[in-house]
Amino acid sequence: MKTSPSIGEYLIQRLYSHGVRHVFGIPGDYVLGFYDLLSKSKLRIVNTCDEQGAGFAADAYARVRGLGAVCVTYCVGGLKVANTTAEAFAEKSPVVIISGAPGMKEREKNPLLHHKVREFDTQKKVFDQLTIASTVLSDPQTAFQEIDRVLHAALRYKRPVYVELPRDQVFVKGIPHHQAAELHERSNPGTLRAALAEAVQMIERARKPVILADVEVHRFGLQDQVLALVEKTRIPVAATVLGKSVIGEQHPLYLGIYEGAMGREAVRQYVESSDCVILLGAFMTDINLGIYTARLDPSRSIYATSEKLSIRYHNYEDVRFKDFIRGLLGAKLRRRGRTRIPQPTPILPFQVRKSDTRLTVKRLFERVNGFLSTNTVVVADVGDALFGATDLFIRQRTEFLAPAYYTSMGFAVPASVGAQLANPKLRPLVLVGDGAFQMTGMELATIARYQLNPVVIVLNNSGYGTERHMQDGPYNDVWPWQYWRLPEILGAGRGFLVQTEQELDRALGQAQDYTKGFCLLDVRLGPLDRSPALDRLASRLAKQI
Ligand SMILES: Cc1ncc(C[n+]2csc(CCOP(=O)(O)OP(=O)(O)O)c2C)c(N)n1
Ligand SMILES: [Mg+2]
Repeated sequence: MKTSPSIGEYLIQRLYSHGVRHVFGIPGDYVLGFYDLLSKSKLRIVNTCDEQGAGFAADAYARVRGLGAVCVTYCVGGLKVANTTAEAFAEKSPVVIISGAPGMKEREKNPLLHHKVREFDTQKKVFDQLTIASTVLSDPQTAFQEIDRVLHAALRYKRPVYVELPRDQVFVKGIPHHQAAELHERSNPGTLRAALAEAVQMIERARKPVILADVEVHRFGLQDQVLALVEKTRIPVAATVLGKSVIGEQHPLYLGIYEGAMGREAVRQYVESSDCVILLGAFMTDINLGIYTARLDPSRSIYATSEKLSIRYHNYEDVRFKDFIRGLLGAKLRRRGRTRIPQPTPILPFQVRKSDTRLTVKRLFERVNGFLSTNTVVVADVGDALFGATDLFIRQRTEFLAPAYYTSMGFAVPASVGAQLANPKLRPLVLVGDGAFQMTGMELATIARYQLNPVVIVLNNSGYGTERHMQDGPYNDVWPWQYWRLPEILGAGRGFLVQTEQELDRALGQAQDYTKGFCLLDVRLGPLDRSPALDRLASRLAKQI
Protein backbone atom coordinates (compact mmCIF):
# COMPACT_ATOMS: atom_id res chain seq x y z
CA MET A 1 0.00 0.00 0.00
CA LYS A 2 1.20 3.50 -0.84
CA THR A 3 2.16 5.42 2.28
CA SER A 4 0.95 8.97 2.56
CA PRO A 5 3.47 11.74 1.89
CA SER A 6 4.73 14.06 4.60
CA ILE A 7 3.32 17.58 4.82
CA GLY A 8 6.46 19.02 3.18
CA GLU A 9 6.37 16.40 0.42
CA TYR A 10 2.71 17.03 -0.31
CA LEU A 11 3.30 20.78 -0.63
CA ILE A 12 6.09 20.11 -3.13
CA GLN A 13 3.93 17.64 -5.10
CA ARG A 14 1.05 20.09 -5.39
CA LEU A 15 3.30 22.96 -6.48
CA TYR A 16 4.81 20.71 -9.11
CA SER A 17 1.44 19.58 -10.40
CA HIS A 18 0.44 23.22 -10.85
CA GLY A 19 3.45 23.85 -13.09
CA VAL A 20 5.93 25.26 -10.58
CA ARG A 21 9.52 24.19 -11.31
CA HIS A 22 11.54 26.80 -9.38
CA VAL A 23 11.31 28.12 -5.83
CA PHE A 24 13.05 31.41 -5.02
CA GLY A 25 14.46 32.25 -1.62
CA ILE A 26 17.08 32.18 1.11
CA PRO A 27 17.24 29.46 3.79
CA GLY A 28 17.37 29.86 7.56
CA ASP A 29 17.26 27.42 10.45
CA TYR A 30 13.46 27.42 10.66
CA VAL A 31 13.18 26.28 7.06
CA LEU A 32 16.29 24.12 6.58
CA GLY A 33 14.39 20.83 6.76
CA PHE A 34 12.10 21.94 3.98
CA TYR A 35 15.07 23.20 1.93
CA ASP A 36 16.57 19.75 2.20
CA LEU A 37 13.34 18.21 0.91
CA LEU A 38 13.21 20.79 -1.88
CA SER A 39 16.77 20.11 -2.94
CA LYS A 40 15.96 16.40 -3.29
CA SER A 41 12.75 17.09 -5.22
CA LYS A 42 12.00 17.93 -8.85
CA LEU A 43 11.77 21.62 -7.93
CA ARG A 44 14.87 23.75 -8.28
CA ILE A 45 15.89 26.16 -5.55
CA VAL A 46 16.99 29.56 -6.82
CA ASN A 47 19.01 31.42 -4.21
CA THR A 48 18.79 35.17 -4.51
CA CYS A 49 20.96 37.78 -2.76
CA ASP A 50 18.07 39.21 -0.80
CA GLU A 51 14.55 38.00 -0.01
CA GLN A 52 13.00 41.00 -1.73
CA GLY A 53 14.75 39.83 -4.89
CA ALA A 54 13.24 36.38 -4.42
CA GLY A 55 9.80 37.91 -3.98
CA PHE A 56 10.00 39.97 -7.18
CA ALA A 57 11.44 37.00 -9.09
CA ALA A 58 8.57 34.76 -7.93
CA ASP A 59 6.05 37.44 -8.89
CA ALA A 60 7.41 37.68 -12.43
CA TYR A 61 7.58 33.87 -12.60
CA ALA A 62 3.91 33.68 -11.63
CA ARG A 63 2.96 36.26 -14.28
CA VAL A 64 4.71 34.30 -17.00
CA ARG A 65 3.92 30.75 -15.85
CA GLY A 66 0.68 30.96 -13.89
CA LEU A 67 2.03 30.21 -10.39
CA GLY A 68 5.21 31.15 -8.54
CA ALA A 69 6.71 30.28 -5.16
CA VAL A 70 9.07 31.90 -2.72
CA CYS A 71 10.46 30.12 0.33
CA VAL A 72 11.99 32.03 3.25
CA THR A 73 12.71 31.80 6.92
CA TYR A 74 10.58 33.12 9.74
CA CYS A 75 10.09 36.92 10.05
CA VAL A 76 13.60 38.11 9.10
CA GLY A 77 12.99 36.60 5.66
CA GLY A 78 9.20 36.62 5.64
CA LEU A 79 8.78 40.27 6.46
CA LYS A 80 11.22 41.16 3.68
CA VAL A 81 8.81 39.75 1.13
CA ALA A 82 5.88 41.71 2.59
CA ASN A 83 6.40 44.42 -0.03
CA THR A 84 6.64 42.04 -2.97
CA THR A 85 3.58 40.17 -1.70
CA ALA A 86 1.68 43.44 -1.50
CA GLU A 87 2.61 44.05 -5.12
CA ALA A 88 1.49 40.57 -6.14
CA PHE A 89 -1.80 41.14 -4.37
CA ALA A 90 -2.39 44.56 -5.88
CA GLU A 91 -1.52 43.45 -9.42
CA LYS A 92 -3.03 39.97 -9.30
CA SER A 93 -0.08 37.67 -9.40
CA PRO A 94 -0.48 34.21 -7.82
CA VAL A 95 2.60 33.71 -5.64
CA VAL A 96 2.81 31.11 -2.87
CA ILE A 97 4.80 32.45 0.09
CA ILE A 98 6.21 29.55 2.09
CA SER A 99 7.73 30.52 5.39
CA GLY A 100 9.51 28.30 7.87
CA ALA A 101 8.56 28.86 11.50
CA PRO A 102 9.29 27.58 15.01
CA GLY A 103 7.96 24.07 15.59
CA MET A 104 4.62 23.61 17.37
CA LYS A 105 6.38 21.97 20.31
CA GLU A 106 8.83 24.85 20.61
CA ARG A 107 5.95 27.31 20.95
CA GLU A 108 4.69 25.91 24.25
CA LYS A 109 5.03 28.39 27.14
CA ASN A 110 5.68 31.19 24.65
CA PRO A 111 9.51 31.31 24.87
CA LEU A 112 11.54 34.12 23.31
CA LEU A 113 12.92 32.34 20.29
CA HIS A 114 15.11 34.17 17.78
CA HIS A 115 13.35 35.99 14.89
CA LYS A 116 10.12 36.22 16.86
CA VAL A 117 8.58 39.71 16.77
CA ARG A 118 5.71 39.89 19.26
CA GLU A 119 3.65 36.70 19.21
CA PHE A 120 4.24 33.53 17.23
CA ASP A 121 1.48 34.52 14.86
CA THR A 122 2.64 38.10 14.22
CA GLN A 123 3.98 37.29 10.76
CA LYS A 124 0.82 35.33 9.89
CA LYS A 125 -1.30 38.35 10.86
CA VAL A 126 0.74 40.60 8.58
CA PHE A 127 0.27 38.20 5.69
CA ASP A 128 -3.46 37.88 6.35
CA GLN A 129 -3.62 41.46 5.11
CA LEU A 130 -1.48 40.86 2.05
CA THR A 131 -2.81 37.57 0.72
CA ILE A 132 -6.11 36.09 -0.41
CA ALA A 133 -5.71 33.00 1.82
CA SER A 134 -3.28 31.93 4.51
CA THR A 135 -2.63 28.91 6.67
CA VAL A 136 -0.32 27.52 9.34
CA LEU A 137 0.28 23.83 8.71
CA SER A 138 0.14 22.99 12.39
CA ASP A 139 -2.15 19.95 12.26
CA PRO A 140 -1.40 16.80 10.22
CA GLN A 141 -5.13 16.00 10.17
CA THR A 142 -5.94 19.08 8.09
CA ALA A 143 -2.62 20.01 6.48
CA PHE A 144 -3.32 18.50 3.02
CA GLN A 145 -6.77 20.10 2.82
CA GLU A 146 -5.28 23.38 3.87
CA ILE A 147 -2.63 23.17 1.14
CA ASP A 148 -5.37 22.44 -1.43
CA ARG A 149 -7.49 25.29 -0.15
CA VAL A 150 -4.83 27.99 -0.36
CA LEU A 151 -3.48 26.84 -3.73
CA HIS A 152 -7.00 26.90 -5.14
CA ALA A 153 -7.50 30.40 -3.82
CA ALA A 154 -4.27 31.55 -5.49
CA LEU A 155 -5.36 30.13 -8.82
CA ARG A 156 -8.98 31.23 -8.54
CA TYR A 157 -8.26 34.84 -7.60
CA LYS A 158 -4.76 35.18 -9.12
CA ARG A 159 -3.50 36.57 -5.85
CA PRO A 160 -0.76 35.55 -3.39
CA VAL A 161 -1.26 33.06 -0.55
CA TYR A 162 0.72 32.40 2.64
CA VAL A 163 1.75 28.97 3.89
CA GLU A 164 3.55 28.76 7.23
CA LEU A 165 5.37 25.53 7.84
CA PRO A 166 6.43 24.92 11.47
CA ARG A 167 9.73 23.12 11.33
CA ASP A 168 8.59 20.08 13.30
CA GLN A 169 5.74 19.42 10.84
CA VAL A 170 7.77 19.13 7.60
CA PHE A 171 8.36 15.38 7.89
CA VAL A 172 5.09 14.48 9.65
CA LYS A 173 2.78 12.33 7.51
CA GLY A 174 -0.61 13.73 6.62
CA ILE A 175 -3.79 11.70 6.38
CA PRO A 176 -3.61 8.66 4.06
CA HIS A 177 -5.52 8.39 0.75
CA HIS A 178 -5.99 12.12 0.36
CA GLN A 179 -7.14 13.18 -3.10
CA ALA A 180 -6.55 16.77 -4.14
CA ALA A 181 -9.93 18.28 -4.94
CA GLU A 182 -10.08 19.96 -8.33
CA LEU A 183 -11.47 23.41 -8.62
CA HIS A 184 -14.55 23.84 -10.78
CA GLU A 185 -16.53 26.97 -10.41
CA ARG A 186 -19.43 27.65 -12.68
CA SER A 187 -21.45 30.69 -13.55
CA ASN A 188 -25.11 30.81 -12.75
CA PRO A 189 -26.49 29.83 -16.21
CA GLY A 190 -29.53 32.12 -16.06
CA THR A 191 -27.50 35.16 -15.02
CA LEU A 192 -24.86 34.43 -17.63
CA ARG A 193 -27.54 34.23 -20.34
CA ALA A 194 -29.15 37.49 -19.27
CA ALA A 195 -25.79 39.27 -19.07
CA LEU A 196 -24.76 38.05 -22.51
CA ALA A 197 -28.12 39.06 -23.98
CA GLU A 198 -27.77 42.60 -22.69
CA ALA A 199 -24.13 42.84 -23.75
CA VAL A 200 -24.80 41.51 -27.25
CA GLN A 201 -27.71 43.91 -27.75
CA MET A 202 -25.58 46.84 -26.63
CA ILE A 203 -22.66 45.89 -28.87
CA GLU A 204 -24.88 45.27 -31.89
CA ARG A 205 -26.57 48.66 -31.54
CA ALA A 206 -23.28 50.49 -31.13
CA ARG A 207 -21.86 52.42 -34.07
CA LYS A 208 -18.33 52.51 -32.76
CA PRO A 209 -17.62 49.84 -30.15
CA VAL A 210 -14.13 49.37 -28.82
CA ILE A 211 -12.50 46.75 -26.59
CA LEU A 212 -10.16 47.76 -23.79
CA ALA A 213 -8.12 44.73 -22.77
CA ASP A 214 -6.36 44.71 -19.45
CA VAL A 215 -4.28 42.65 -17.09
CA GLU A 216 -6.82 39.96 -16.17
CA VAL A 217 -6.99 38.83 -19.77
CA HIS A 218 -3.35 37.93 -19.28
CA ARG A 219 -3.67 36.43 -15.80
CA PHE A 220 -6.58 34.18 -16.80
CA GLY A 221 -4.87 33.14 -20.04
CA LEU A 222 -7.63 34.54 -22.24
CA GLN A 223 -5.48 36.29 -24.84
CA ASP A 224 -6.42 33.86 -27.61
CA GLN A 225 -10.13 34.26 -26.93
CA VAL A 226 -9.94 38.06 -26.87
CA LEU A 227 -7.91 38.05 -30.07
CA ALA A 228 -10.49 35.73 -31.69
CA LEU A 229 -13.28 38.07 -30.57
CA VAL A 230 -11.48 41.04 -32.11
CA GLU A 231 -10.87 39.22 -35.38
CA LYS A 232 -14.36 37.79 -35.58
CA THR A 233 -16.13 41.13 -35.03
CA ARG A 234 -13.44 43.51 -36.29
CA ILE A 235 -13.97 45.62 -33.20
CA PRO A 236 -10.74 47.54 -32.58
CA VAL A 237 -8.89 46.92 -29.35
CA ALA A 238 -6.75 49.06 -27.08
CA ALA A 239 -4.79 47.96 -24.00
CA THR A 240 -3.88 49.68 -20.74
CA VAL A 241 -0.37 50.11 -19.32
CA LEU A 242 -0.88 47.28 -16.84
CA GLY A 243 -2.29 45.13 -19.64
CA LYS A 244 0.28 46.22 -22.19
CA SER A 245 1.09 43.41 -24.62
CA VAL A 246 -2.03 41.28 -24.00
CA ILE A 247 -2.63 41.90 -27.69
CA GLY A 248 0.30 41.82 -30.11
CA GLU A 249 1.04 45.47 -30.69
CA GLN A 250 1.40 45.12 -34.42
CA HIS A 251 -2.05 43.69 -34.99
CA PRO A 252 -4.00 45.75 -37.60
CA LEU A 253 -6.94 46.17 -35.21
CA TYR A 254 -4.76 47.29 -32.32
CA LEU A 255 -5.15 50.95 -31.41
CA GLY A 256 -2.38 51.33 -28.84
CA ILE A 257 -2.26 52.04 -25.15
CA TYR A 258 -5.20 53.92 -23.70
CA GLU A 259 -4.22 55.84 -20.62
CA GLY A 260 -6.21 59.03 -20.59
CA ALA A 261 -4.02 62.06 -20.99
CA MET A 262 -0.83 60.05 -20.65
CA GLY A 263 -1.35 58.10 -23.83
CA ARG A 264 -1.45 59.15 -27.46
CA GLU A 265 -4.21 61.66 -28.17
CA ALA A 266 -5.64 59.74 -31.16
CA VAL A 267 -6.15 56.61 -29.02
CA ARG A 268 -7.74 58.64 -26.28
CA GLN A 269 -10.17 60.30 -28.69
CA TYR A 270 -11.11 57.03 -30.33
CA VAL A 271 -11.86 55.27 -27.05
CA GLU A 272 -13.60 58.18 -25.37
CA SER A 273 -15.85 58.86 -28.36
CA SER A 274 -16.99 55.22 -28.51
CA ASP A 275 -20.63 54.48 -27.75
CA CYS A 276 -19.75 51.06 -26.30
CA VAL A 277 -16.47 50.50 -24.44
CA ILE A 278 -16.00 46.83 -23.59
CA LEU A 279 -13.57 46.76 -20.67
CA LEU A 280 -12.19 43.26 -20.27
CA GLY A 281 -10.30 42.42 -17.09
CA ALA A 282 -9.61 46.07 -16.44
CA PHE A 283 -8.25 47.56 -13.28
CA MET A 284 -9.54 51.07 -12.81
CA THR A 285 -6.31 52.32 -11.26
CA ASP A 286 -5.05 55.88 -11.38
CA ILE A 287 -1.99 55.02 -13.47
CA ASN A 288 -3.96 52.79 -15.82
CA LEU A 289 -6.36 55.63 -16.36
CA GLY A 290 -3.66 58.24 -16.85
CA ILE A 291 -3.78 59.64 -13.30
CA TYR A 292 -7.57 59.89 -13.61
CA THR A 293 -7.51 61.83 -16.82
CA ALA A 294 -9.50 59.07 -18.53
CA ARG A 295 -13.11 59.86 -19.41
CA LEU A 296 -15.11 56.67 -19.51
CA ASP A 297 -18.85 56.88 -19.06
CA PRO A 298 -20.47 53.88 -17.27
CA SER A 299 -23.67 54.34 -19.30
CA ARG A 300 -21.64 53.41 -22.39
CA SER A 301 -19.53 50.66 -20.82
CA ILE A 302 -19.49 46.93 -20.37
CA TYR A 303 -17.18 46.19 -17.49
CA ALA A 304 -16.15 42.57 -16.98
CA THR A 305 -13.57 41.30 -14.50
CA SER A 306 -13.14 38.23 -12.33
CA GLU A 307 -14.72 40.14 -9.47
CA LYS A 308 -17.46 42.14 -11.10
CA LEU A 309 -19.64 42.31 -14.19
CA SER A 310 -21.61 45.41 -14.96
CA ILE A 311 -23.32 46.41 -18.15
CA ARG A 312 -24.31 50.06 -18.14
CA TYR A 313 -25.75 50.43 -14.65
CA HIS A 314 -26.73 46.76 -14.19
CA ASN A 315 -24.62 44.48 -12.03
CA TYR A 316 -24.61 40.72 -12.58
CA GLU A 317 -23.57 38.36 -9.78
CA ASP A 318 -22.13 34.86 -10.20
CA VAL A 319 -20.77 35.24 -13.71
CA ARG A 320 -17.26 33.98 -14.22
CA PHE A 321 -15.00 36.19 -16.29
CA LYS A 322 -13.93 33.29 -18.53
CA ASP A 323 -17.52 32.24 -19.21
CA PHE A 324 -18.49 35.78 -20.15
CA ILE A 325 -15.64 36.12 -22.65
CA ARG A 326 -16.29 32.66 -24.08
CA GLY A 327 -19.99 33.57 -24.27
CA LEU A 328 -19.24 36.73 -26.23
CA LEU A 329 -17.04 34.76 -28.56
CA GLY A 330 -19.82 32.25 -29.18
CA ALA A 331 -22.56 34.89 -29.53
CA LYS A 332 -24.02 36.16 -32.78
CA LEU A 333 -22.10 39.37 -33.23
CA ARG A 334 -21.90 40.87 -36.68
CA ARG A 335 -18.63 41.31 -38.47
CA ARG A 336 -18.02 44.97 -39.00
CA GLY A 337 -16.61 46.68 -42.05
CA ARG A 338 -13.11 48.01 -41.94
CA THR A 339 -12.93 51.27 -40.03
CA ARG A 340 -10.22 53.83 -39.97
CA ILE A 341 -8.37 53.51 -36.70
CA PRO A 342 -5.39 55.45 -35.40
CA GLN A 343 -2.22 53.94 -36.71
CA PRO A 344 0.79 53.60 -34.46
CA THR A 345 3.85 55.57 -35.47
CA PRO A 346 5.91 53.19 -37.57
CA ILE A 347 9.25 51.98 -36.26
CA LEU A 348 11.87 53.71 -38.35
CA PRO A 349 15.37 52.32 -38.68
CA PHE A 350 17.58 54.07 -36.16
CA GLN A 351 20.14 56.36 -37.75
CA VAL A 352 22.92 57.72 -35.59
CA ARG A 353 22.84 61.47 -36.17
CA LYS A 354 26.44 62.38 -35.47
CA SER A 355 28.96 60.13 -33.79
CA ASP A 356 29.18 62.43 -30.77
CA THR A 357 25.46 63.27 -30.43
CA ARG A 358 24.59 63.01 -26.72
CA LEU A 359 21.88 60.53 -25.99
CA THR A 360 18.38 61.59 -24.91
CA VAL A 361 15.63 59.46 -23.35
CA LYS A 362 13.54 59.83 -26.52
CA ARG A 363 16.33 58.55 -28.75
CA LEU A 364 17.15 55.76 -26.30
CA PHE A 365 13.63 54.36 -26.64
CA GLU A 366 13.66 54.77 -30.41
CA ARG A 367 16.77 52.61 -30.60
CA VAL A 368 15.47 50.09 -28.07
CA ASN A 369 12.33 49.66 -30.19
CA GLY A 370 14.47 48.25 -32.97
CA PHE A 371 16.19 45.87 -30.57
CA LEU A 372 13.01 44.05 -29.58
CA SER A 373 12.32 40.73 -31.18
CA THR A 374 9.63 38.11 -30.79
CA ASN A 375 11.54 36.47 -27.96
CA THR A 376 12.20 39.59 -25.92
CA VAL A 377 10.36 40.14 -22.68
CA VAL A 378 10.53 43.79 -21.67
CA VAL A 379 10.77 44.19 -17.90
CA ALA A 380 10.34 47.79 -16.84
CA ASP A 381 10.98 49.28 -13.43
CA VAL A 382 9.24 52.31 -11.98
CA GLY A 383 10.28 55.78 -13.15
CA ASP A 384 10.88 56.97 -16.68
CA ALA A 385 11.79 53.37 -17.56
CA LEU A 386 8.08 52.59 -17.23
CA PHE A 387 6.71 55.75 -18.83
CA GLY A 388 9.09 55.49 -21.79
CA ALA A 389 8.41 51.79 -22.22
CA THR A 390 4.70 52.40 -22.81
CA ASP A 391 5.64 53.68 -26.26
CA LEU A 392 7.61 50.54 -27.19
CA PHE A 393 6.08 48.09 -29.62
CA ILE A 394 5.90 44.66 -28.09
CA ARG A 395 6.21 42.15 -30.90
CA GLN A 396 4.06 39.43 -29.42
CA ARG A 397 1.63 39.37 -26.59
CA THR A 398 2.48 38.93 -22.89
CA GLU A 399 5.94 40.21 -23.30
CA PHE A 400 5.83 43.21 -21.07
CA LEU A 401 6.18 43.00 -17.31
CA ALA A 402 6.02 46.00 -15.01
CA PRO A 403 4.60 46.93 -11.61
CA ALA A 404 2.46 49.54 -13.34
CA TYR A 405 -0.07 49.87 -10.52
CA TYR A 406 1.70 49.23 -7.22
CA THR A 407 4.86 50.83 -8.64
CA SER A 408 7.44 49.55 -6.23
CA MET A 409 10.96 50.41 -7.29
CA GLY A 410 13.44 47.54 -7.52
CA PHE A 411 11.21 45.13 -9.42
CA ALA A 412 12.91 44.83 -12.76
CA VAL A 413 16.33 43.21 -12.21
CA PRO A 414 15.06 40.38 -9.96
CA ALA A 415 11.90 40.03 -12.06
CA SER A 416 14.09 39.25 -15.06
CA VAL A 417 15.44 36.23 -13.13
CA GLY A 418 11.91 34.92 -12.62
CA ALA A 419 10.76 35.70 -16.15
CA GLN A 420 13.65 33.93 -17.83
CA LEU A 421 13.48 30.85 -15.60
CA ALA A 422 9.71 30.70 -16.19
CA ASN A 423 10.28 30.68 -19.93
CA PRO A 424 13.88 30.10 -21.01
CA LYS A 425 13.01 30.99 -24.62
CA LEU A 426 12.67 34.62 -23.55
CA ARG A 427 15.58 37.02 -23.28
CA PRO A 428 14.68 39.81 -20.86
CA LEU A 429 15.34 43.42 -21.72
CA VAL A 430 15.44 45.22 -18.40
CA LEU A 431 14.78 48.96 -18.26
CA VAL A 432 15.68 50.34 -14.85
CA GLY A 433 16.44 53.75 -13.37
CA ASP A 434 19.66 54.28 -11.44
CA GLY A 435 17.67 54.79 -8.21
CA ALA A 436 15.75 51.54 -8.63
CA PHE A 437 18.92 49.71 -9.66
CA GLN A 438 20.61 50.66 -6.40
CA MET A 439 17.81 48.87 -4.54
CA THR A 440 17.97 45.39 -6.05
CA GLY A 441 20.64 45.53 -8.78
CA MET A 442 22.80 43.10 -6.81
CA GLU A 443 20.55 40.35 -8.11
CA LEU A 444 22.87 40.53 -11.13
CA ALA A 445 24.85 38.05 -9.01
CA THR A 446 21.86 35.68 -9.14
CA ILE A 447 21.69 36.25 -12.88
CA ALA A 448 25.37 35.30 -13.16
CA ARG A 449 25.00 32.28 -10.88
CA TYR A 450 22.11 30.78 -12.86
CA GLN A 451 23.68 31.70 -16.19
CA LEU A 452 20.87 33.95 -17.36
CA ASN A 453 21.43 36.55 -20.03
CA PRO A 454 19.23 39.64 -19.77
CA VAL A 455 20.21 42.93 -21.33
CA VAL A 456 20.00 45.45 -18.50
CA ILE A 457 19.73 49.12 -19.44
CA VAL A 458 20.34 51.45 -16.51
CA LEU A 459 18.77 54.83 -17.24
CA ASN A 460 21.40 56.76 -15.36
CA ASN A 461 20.09 60.29 -14.82
CA SER A 462 21.90 60.91 -11.53
CA GLY A 463 18.94 60.30 -9.24
CA TYR A 464 15.19 60.17 -8.84
CA GLY A 465 14.35 61.90 -12.10
CA THR A 466 10.60 61.37 -11.97
CA GLU A 467 10.49 63.05 -8.60
CA ARG A 468 12.65 65.96 -9.74
CA HIS A 469 9.80 66.98 -12.04
CA MET A 470 7.41 67.19 -9.11
CA GLN A 471 9.66 68.71 -6.48
CA ASP A 472 13.43 68.78 -6.52
CA GLY A 473 15.97 68.78 -3.74
CA PRO A 474 19.17 67.03 -2.71
CA TYR A 475 17.04 64.09 -1.54
CA ASN A 476 16.59 63.17 -5.21
CA ASP A 477 20.32 62.63 -5.80
CA VAL A 478 21.95 59.20 -5.60
CA TRP A 479 25.60 58.28 -5.34
CA PRO A 480 26.98 57.99 -8.89
CA TRP A 481 28.07 54.39 -9.32
CA GLN A 482 30.07 53.27 -12.31
CA TYR A 483 27.42 50.72 -13.18
CA TRP A 484 29.15 49.55 -16.33
CA ARG A 485 32.07 48.24 -14.29
CA LEU A 486 29.94 45.83 -12.24
CA PRO A 487 30.73 42.86 -14.52
CA GLU A 488 34.35 43.21 -13.43
CA ILE A 489 33.36 42.87 -9.76
CA LEU A 490 30.90 40.06 -10.40
CA GLY A 491 33.30 38.23 -12.69
CA ALA A 492 30.52 37.76 -15.23
CA GLY A 493 28.68 39.56 -18.01
CA ARG A 494 29.66 42.57 -20.09
CA GLY A 495 29.42 46.24 -19.28
CA PHE A 496 29.07 49.23 -21.61
CA LEU A 497 29.39 52.91 -20.87
CA VAL A 498 26.95 54.71 -23.17
CA GLN A 499 26.96 58.47 -23.57
CA THR A 500 26.27 59.01 -27.26
CA GLU A 501 23.87 57.68 -29.88
CA GLN A 502 26.71 55.85 -31.54
CA GLU A 503 27.79 54.15 -28.32
CA LEU A 504 24.21 53.01 -27.72
CA ASP A 505 23.89 51.66 -31.23
CA ARG A 506 27.14 49.72 -30.90
CA ALA A 507 26.43 48.43 -27.39
CA LEU A 508 23.00 47.08 -28.36
CA GLY A 509 24.51 45.53 -31.48
CA GLN A 510 27.07 43.74 -29.34
CA ALA A 511 24.47 42.76 -26.75
CA GLN A 512 22.50 41.08 -29.49
CA ASP A 513 25.47 38.88 -30.33
CA TYR A 514 26.70 38.26 -26.81
CA THR A 515 24.24 35.77 -25.36
CA LYS A 516 26.50 33.86 -22.99
CA GLY A 517 25.77 36.16 -20.09
CA PHE A 518 24.14 39.41 -19.09
CA CYS A 519 24.92 42.78 -20.64
CA LEU A 520 24.77 45.96 -18.60
CA LEU A 521 24.43 49.30 -20.36
CA ASP A 522 25.17 52.31 -18.16
CA VAL A 523 23.29 54.93 -20.17
CA ARG A 524 24.13 58.49 -19.14
CA LEU A 525 21.21 60.89 -19.42
CA GLY A 526 20.54 64.47 -18.35
CA PRO A 527 18.93 64.76 -14.88
CA LEU A 528 15.91 66.63 -16.26
CA ASP A 529 15.57 64.83 -19.59
CA ARG A 530 12.38 62.79 -19.89
CA SER A 531 10.53 60.45 -22.22
CA PRO A 532 7.83 61.71 -24.62
CA ALA A 533 5.23 59.83 -22.53
CA LEU A 534 6.18 61.66 -19.33
CA ASP A 535 6.32 64.88 -21.30
CA ARG A 536 2.77 64.35 -22.61
CA LEU A 537 1.47 63.68 -19.14
CA ALA A 538 3.18 66.71 -17.64
CA SER A 539 2.01 69.10 -20.31
CA ARG A 540 -1.59 67.86 -20.36
CA LEU A 541 -1.83 67.92 -16.60
CA ALA A 542 -0.43 71.44 -16.61
CA LYS A 543 -3.22 72.47 -18.99
CA GLN A 544 -5.88 71.01 -16.71
CA ILE A 545 -4.75 72.79 -13.57
C1 LIG B 1 10.26 51.30 -3.21
C2 LIG B 1 9.89 52.69 -3.65
N1 LIG B 1 10.39 53.76 -2.98
C3 LIG B 1 10.08 55.03 -3.38
C4 LIG B 1 9.25 55.24 -4.46
C5 LIG B 1 8.90 56.67 -4.89
N2 LIG B 1 9.50 56.96 -6.22
C6 LIG B 1 8.77 56.91 -7.35
S1 LIG B 1 9.67 57.23 -8.71
C7 LIG B 1 11.07 57.46 -7.80
C8 LIG B 1 12.37 57.79 -8.47
C9 LIG B 1 12.85 56.68 -9.32
O1 LIG B 1 14.20 56.92 -9.62
P1 LIG B 1 14.94 56.07 -10.71
O2 LIG B 1 14.78 54.63 -10.45
O3 LIG B 1 16.34 56.57 -10.84
O4 LIG B 1 14.11 56.40 -12.04
P2 LIG B 1 13.92 57.85 -12.74
O5 LIG B 1 12.72 58.48 -12.09
O6 LIG B 1 15.16 58.62 -12.51
O7 LIG B 1 13.64 57.53 -14.16
C10 LIG B 1 10.81 57.31 -6.44
C11 LIG B 1 11.83 57.47 -5.36
C12 LIG B 1 8.74 54.10 -5.12
N3 LIG B 1 7.91 54.18 -6.16
N4 LIG B 1 9.09 52.83 -4.72
MG1 LIG C 1 17.10 57.98 -12.11
